[in-house]
Amino acid sequence: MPAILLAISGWEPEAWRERFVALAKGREVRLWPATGDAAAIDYACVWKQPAGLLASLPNLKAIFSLGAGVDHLLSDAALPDVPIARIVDADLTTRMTGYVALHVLLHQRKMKLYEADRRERAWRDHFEAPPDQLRVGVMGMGVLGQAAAQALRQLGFQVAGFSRSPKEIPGIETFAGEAAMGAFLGRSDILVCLLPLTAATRGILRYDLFRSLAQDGALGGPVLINAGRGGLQVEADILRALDDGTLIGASLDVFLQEPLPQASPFWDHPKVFVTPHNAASSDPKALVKNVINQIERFEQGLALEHVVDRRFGY
Ligand code: NDP
Ligand code: OXD
Repeated sequence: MPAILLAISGWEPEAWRERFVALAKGREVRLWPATGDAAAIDYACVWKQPAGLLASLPNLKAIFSLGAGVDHLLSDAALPDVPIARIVDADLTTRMTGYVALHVLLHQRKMKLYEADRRERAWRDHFEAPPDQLRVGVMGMGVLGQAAAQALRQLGFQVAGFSRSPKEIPGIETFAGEAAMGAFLGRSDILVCLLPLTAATRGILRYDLFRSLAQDGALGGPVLINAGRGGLQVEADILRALDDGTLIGASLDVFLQEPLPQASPFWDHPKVFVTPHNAASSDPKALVKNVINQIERFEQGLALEHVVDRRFGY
């Protein structure tokens, strides 16, 4: 019987196993480390699998990332030469759109100030700039970035997007490639980062980038929102920029070290919203069906969807 191997670390694997068993009719579902006979495994569905595991499966036909990002998977130096597909699903996209809209609004509506006032029982109106006076820049205009950009546009913000390759999106100003980055940053009051972590993007959120953001915006200074990956950001530079006013606020969902260490200054930084890498959590109830559909397509001889291009690392 063709078997599916689930190799999951950092998330609770049992709910995934149960959902796969319920939906993967006619297939055996194995949960790493109980790999069993490696030769019987056709498909591997992974989140932060141990390095070398996939290379030890001689008849593997395809690999599925259980999240949208694949940096956790591609960091394995010994990957077999089979297609790797990632998750693109309305459930994940809706979650991320909600996170981005929420955090853009938290900064626009000055919620840090109202929380501080609440602690003092102070009834004060800080009168915020309306969305149409604020320029949001979405860095990474893929599946998640484009959905978030459209939602922000619906909320009335001036929205621009930055990507590797050029795009035309009605109502959204677009910038592509390194040469256009300065112009994109210079018109952004709120920077939303939804880039993948690749060799080209690692450490991109650093002090000189923050200095390039718009300094004349209606918020009084630029804001960073990062829900891409912790490896995109230089954390000492974010702290420096917050402390010297280069940034006036930040929302960070992802960190270089996760869980965020107890000693991290981000936990109680007055200008920072911290969330535990759950901007768009992968929900097995919604996503296992997506992977099973992909396997069925593949077995019918159809091409897999959302296949990773290893040249670019996403
Ligand atoms: P996509 O692959 O659909 O989009 C990636 C976007 O980034 C594309 O627009 C791509 O450009 C752009 N990009 C890649 N490299 C560069 C570069 N060097 N310079 C400029 N632009 C670049 O990914 P998704 O939208 O599905 O997901 C994005 C990321 O979000 C994931 O990789 C993951 O890290 C993160 N994520 C975080 C979650 C969380 O809970 N915090 C949940 C889910 C995902 P182009 O369009 O030209 O290819
Ligand atoms: C993802 C994530 O990449 O949850 O899907 O970070």
